[in-house]
Amino acid sequence: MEEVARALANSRFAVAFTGAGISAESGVPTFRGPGGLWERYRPEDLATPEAFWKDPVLVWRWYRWRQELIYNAAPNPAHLALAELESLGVLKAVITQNVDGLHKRAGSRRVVELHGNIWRARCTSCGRELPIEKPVDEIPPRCPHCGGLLRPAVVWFGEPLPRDAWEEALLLASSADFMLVVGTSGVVYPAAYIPRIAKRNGAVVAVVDPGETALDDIADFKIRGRAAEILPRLAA
Ligand code: BJW
Ligand code: ZN
Repeated sequence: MEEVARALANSRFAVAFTGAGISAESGVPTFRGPGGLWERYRPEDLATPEAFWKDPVLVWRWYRWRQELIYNAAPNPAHLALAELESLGVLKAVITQNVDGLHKRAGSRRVVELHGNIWRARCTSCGRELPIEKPVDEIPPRCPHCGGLLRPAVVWFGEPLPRDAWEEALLLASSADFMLVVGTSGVVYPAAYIPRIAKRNGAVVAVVDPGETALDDIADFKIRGRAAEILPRLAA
């Protein structure tokens, strides 16, 4: 732990790569592992365009459930520690797979959202994107411009990542000399290439997660523990 804190403090361009585990202690469930299920559905069966077109109401009910959890959740000490590290000039950016917006609510300024944001929707007819202020009340929600079916502006399986976010993440990964990987199983691609690219470009990689992850093979340091407990100690 002390060694990681020192390596981080001495880095010139540190970047964080986060997943659902960083929001777990805010009460937002992870996708995989215990507590990761909604009713009897697996995320792999809901986060797809096929699931949406088969049953938009079911998929929107899942998103509304998550919007409600997130709406009532607050950033936890792990999100706050990353914002603090950025304001100290140590951390340059957060690349996140999360759609909950909690990094920005915690005060992080440079946040790259690889999988979109649950507080935006996109019209499946006219393509317009619009913000959602609070959990949707009408299901499925309709486009105020054309009446078309709205979908969450998030990235589902089989869909490409937003080009701008992906390119910024690639740039950050190749600039980083330290990458702090927090709370991700590391199984979803292309997102999981980001820490691998950083490693290949010479970054020191530290993984913070209570469990085993598919990125442990590139970890120079592995801290087994909960993000809200470990990250404030790295920022101290
Ligand atoms: C804690 C903690 C605490 C718990 N503190 N930690 C074979 C090889 C490579 C790729 C593929 C393949 N077969 C299929 C693919 C492609 C597919 C993929 O990767 N599949 C794999 C699962 C096999 N990828 C895609 O389809 C992607 N698109 C694509 O490839 O497009 C190709 C294309 C190109 C050009 C044109 C067209 C197409 C898109 C992937 C989209 C993923 N979307 C989701 C949903 C987003 C919207 C939403 O939120 O609803 O993204 S799925 C879900 O997984 C979500 C997450 O961002 C993502 C990653 O999950 P994450 O964050 O790692 O969470 P968990 O739950 O897995 O892990 C939590 C971790 O936290 C655990 O390690 C815990 O231990 C830990 N933890 N408590 C710290 N307190
Ligand atoms: Zn429309």
